[in-house]
Amino acid sequence: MTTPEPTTSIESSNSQPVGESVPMTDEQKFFFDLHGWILIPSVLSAMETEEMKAEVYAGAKQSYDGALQRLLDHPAIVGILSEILSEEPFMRDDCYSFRCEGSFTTVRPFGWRKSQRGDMGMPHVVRPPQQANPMRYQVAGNKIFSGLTRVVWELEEVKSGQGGTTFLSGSHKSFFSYGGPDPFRPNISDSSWEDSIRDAMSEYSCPAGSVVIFTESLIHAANDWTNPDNPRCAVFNCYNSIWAQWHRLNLGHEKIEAMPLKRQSLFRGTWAIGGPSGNREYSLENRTW
Ligand SMILES: O=C(O)CCC(=O)C(=O)O
Ligand SMILES: [Fe+2]
Repeated sequence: MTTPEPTTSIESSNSQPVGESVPMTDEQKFFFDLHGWILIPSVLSAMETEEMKAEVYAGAKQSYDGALQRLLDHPAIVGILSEILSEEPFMRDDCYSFRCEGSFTTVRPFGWRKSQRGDMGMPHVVRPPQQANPMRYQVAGNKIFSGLTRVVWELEEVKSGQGGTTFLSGSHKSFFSYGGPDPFRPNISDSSWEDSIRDAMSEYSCPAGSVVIFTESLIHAANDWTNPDNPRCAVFNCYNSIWAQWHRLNLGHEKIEAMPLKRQSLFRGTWAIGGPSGNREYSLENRTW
């Protein structure tokens, strides 16, 4: 077992301390490894949730501004991301041991259809996990490496079967193809057992202010929002190892340089020579492209 990220008090963008980072528990590790995803209910207080939700409803497209910025390195996820995306020698006080790849928000009113998405709600992954690639989920030496990893903040209640993200639990460790014609295709389209795969997908219910963490090597899908009581209002943040990059970063230098120093390190360049004391600080010359 590795040592979690040292507990530190993190200053928020508006200088309010946001608290101590929480280590990943053995139970969370067990279920994250077994299923490929975990849900942590009621992480945000009602006041925080209201504040952040108001920003999303007011048009925030990403979590880089305002109160939403605090989600990027919220103490409830820092310990977990350190555990599943890095190694103990890289866990330091002065920088994060993982990178942020991007952020987007979504508001889905009652009646929102998955056909409004480019992928039409097709169950998909970053790369098919039965192939070797730098984004894939691995476990070696009693250590999880989750590859490209998504953190979803649900700012409204989600009811099972009414439109939350769904997961084919365990598929991040599948060694066989999804039944489609192309083993490199990162989704299950044209699989003759598409219906059985969809039927086997897991759902979750959670109160507003909960967080879901999943490896993008897990088959997952967007779904029609059929909950008449509230829209889906969620923030999707993406993370990776400090050594690997999937997305181009769509975030200007001026926004990053206004962040607290440790938070800035989430956006430093993707290179590793020099080991744990090498690449630690974000700058205009050392940023993710
Ligand atoms: O919109 C959704 O529920 C799924 C989002 C998704 O595919 C992802 O976060 O990678
Ligand atoms: Fe996805």
